[in-house]
Amino acid sequence: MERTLIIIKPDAMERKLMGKIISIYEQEGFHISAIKILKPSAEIAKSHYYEHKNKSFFKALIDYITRGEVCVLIAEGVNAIELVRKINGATDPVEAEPCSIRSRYALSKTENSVHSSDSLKSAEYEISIWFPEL
Ligand code: 3AN
Repeated sequence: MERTLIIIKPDAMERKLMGKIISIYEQEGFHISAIKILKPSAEIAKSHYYEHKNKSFFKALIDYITRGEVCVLIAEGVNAIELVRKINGATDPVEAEPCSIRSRYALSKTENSVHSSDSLKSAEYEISIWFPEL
C-alpha cells in the first residue's frame, strides 16, 4: 500500500469541482485517509514548490496557489503515486490524456486543477508539510 498527497487547486475549488474530483479518486478504488480545506500561506506554498524556486513561473505559481482555498488529501492504494498521476493527466491540459482530470477541467499549465506527488520521497515530504499533525 502506498500513499500520495493530492491538492485540489483554487481554479477547481472556485468552480465547485471538489466533490466531483474526490469522487473520481474514490471510484478508482483509492482510500482517502486524511482531508482538509485551507487557504495556503505563502510559506507553505513555497515549501511545497521549492523545486521550482528558480523557474520563470514560480511567482505566478505561488500567487495562484495562495489566492483561495485548496483541498488537500492523502489517498492510499496500490501503486497510488503512479496511478493518481495517470488519473490527473499531463501538466499541460492540451497534452493531458482524454478523460484525465486535467484534460476535463484544467484551464492552463498553471491553473491545472490538481496536484499529486511524483515519487515516494516527495509524497512523504509533502505529507509532512500539509499534515504535520500526522
Ligand atoms: P506536475 O504538477 O504535473 O507534477 P510540475 O511538478 O512539473 O508538474 O510543476 C508543478 C506545477 O508548476 C504544475 N502543476 C503547474 O501548475 C506549474 N507549472 C509547471 N510548468 C509550468 C510552466 N511551464 N508554466 C507555468 N506553470 C507551470
